[in-house]
Amino acid sequence: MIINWFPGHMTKSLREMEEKIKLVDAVVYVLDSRAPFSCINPELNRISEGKTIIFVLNKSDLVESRDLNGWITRLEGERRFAVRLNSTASNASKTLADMLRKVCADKIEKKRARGINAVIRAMVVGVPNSGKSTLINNLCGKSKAKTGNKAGVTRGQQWVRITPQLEVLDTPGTLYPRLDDKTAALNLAFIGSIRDEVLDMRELALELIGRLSGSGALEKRYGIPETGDAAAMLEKIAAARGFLLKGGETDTDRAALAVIDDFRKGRMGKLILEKA
Ligand SMILES: Nc1nc2c(ncn2[C@@H]2O[C@H](COP(=O)(O)OP(=O)(O)OP(=O)(O)O)[C@@H](O)[C@H]2O)c(=O)[nH]1
Ligand SMILES: [Mg+2]
Repeated sequence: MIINWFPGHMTKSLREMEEKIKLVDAVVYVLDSRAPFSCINPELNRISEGKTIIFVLNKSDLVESRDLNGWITRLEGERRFAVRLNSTASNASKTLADMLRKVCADKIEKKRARGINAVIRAMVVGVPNSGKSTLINNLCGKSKAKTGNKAGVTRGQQWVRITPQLEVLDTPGTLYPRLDDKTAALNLAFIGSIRDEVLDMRELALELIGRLSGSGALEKRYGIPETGDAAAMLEKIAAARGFLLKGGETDTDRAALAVIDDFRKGRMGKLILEKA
């Protein structure tokens, strides 16, 4: 499957982020826990250079917690911190707010010595659909940023005041203009970071079935044996779910959409695509 995944407007988003980076004290880099490596965007790395970065392994509720331990170790380093989060759980991001204050303690202290209350500013970045806006809403306890279950919901940058001492910048999800890494492209498509409109959902479902075959996830969800090729399994899934066309044939297109949706919503159990 050929994925043309870099829409032109992302160049503009990246440029706007480059302009704002000077204003922020830290970067909150949101990764999808199911495919952390594929969410690492060389363009974002370049923009964040020299800044303190807090990696958020978001959607941690969709994977086994133990599978993230290795990622935390791998991501952490000098001025690099990592935290796991479920941004849909109320108050979950308190640890992140505390971490932001901690990594900016120097600035806070310097300002305090001059009798000023420092305002910490952070830029929230990441691939589309990784949960940046949801995380920001979690931080402020209100729905200030628009969120949605698809790629490309946030269209422009938006400053959101969390407290008088903490402001975060929501940014549109950005991908990278690199088409050669097929595994990363597929992972990003599986997790919903590439707009479905540019994807062949049937082919994508076949790829996903191929990846999950042998894991037990398909058998558990649909009660089908994980044997044979992906197309045969898709047929069986359609039959098992009772997805039939008028003539009684199985509706494999509908089954394909169901497979992708089930994976994205975690209905197949806790599945990580990339281990550290
Ligand atoms: N299960 C789970 N779902 C989450 C989590 N965080 C966000 N989501 C869901 O992921 C989807 C995308 O969330 P958004 O906050 O709109 O993602 P975004 O990164 O701002 O997306 P763009 O603006 O398109 O770049 C929504 O359906 C959220 O409810 C999480 O920690 N766990
Ligand atoms: Mg958003």
